[in-house]
Amino acid sequence: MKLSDVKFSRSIALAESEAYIDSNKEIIFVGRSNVGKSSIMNALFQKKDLVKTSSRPGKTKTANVFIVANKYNFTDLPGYGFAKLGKNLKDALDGLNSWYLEERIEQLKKVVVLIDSKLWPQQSDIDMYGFIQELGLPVTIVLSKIDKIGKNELHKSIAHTQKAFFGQEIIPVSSTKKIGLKELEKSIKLSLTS
Ligand SMILES: Nc1nc2c(ncn2[C@@H]2O[C@H](COP(=O)(O)OP(=O)(O)OP(=O)(O)O)[C@@H](O)[C@H]2O)c(=O)[nH]1
Ligand SMILES: [Mg+2]
Repeated sequence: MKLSDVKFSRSIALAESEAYIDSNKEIIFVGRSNVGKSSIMNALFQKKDLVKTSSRPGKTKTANVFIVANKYNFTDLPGYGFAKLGKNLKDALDGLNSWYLEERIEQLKKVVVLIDSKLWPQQSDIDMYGFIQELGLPVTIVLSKIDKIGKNELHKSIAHTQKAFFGQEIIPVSSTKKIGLKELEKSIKLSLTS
């Protein structure tokens, strides 16, 4: 299976929140706004801008589903916990995250949780992780944007993240410098085929 064999499938807004029904196995990307979810998907797909990215937090406002090899869903969720969006929009987007996870629980083979390597896990990450744990979903933690920090800072960030998400796989990644992508791809494929 090649992750570059990918097409846009659909967008789902909370207002529409009509469950779509398909039995495709699914990988989902979650994390705070601006952490690099859409960028990492482009990097995995080897596409420049199939998944829309922005330097302004809050770019992704719908659940955007992409289909790989005509049979696996890869879904980009809006960033959670971004207070500056205003309370109503923030609550709606946080709601879309939890609604979508519950809706697709049977198909979800992995939740990729992105944590900014520079910011470390925040309360909103811990809350989201608790929710994912309650649903019993398999998790991989990605430390994102590691090109922005030095080696020492990265070691500290990894140690802190290991503490916060005890026992989980942690993969340090840079989408811009293409570090850690092969490892993430391997982990994703293992979840889809096992
Ligand atoms: N230096 C660096 N910048 C990155 C990396 N990944 C993403 N960015 C930048 O971070 C910003 C946000 O990236 P996005 O991929 O749009 O983040 P997102 O998590 O999808 O954000 P929302 O859709 O708002 O939730 C953009 O300006 C990206 O260019 C990385 O690995 N290294
Ligand atoms: Mg995005």
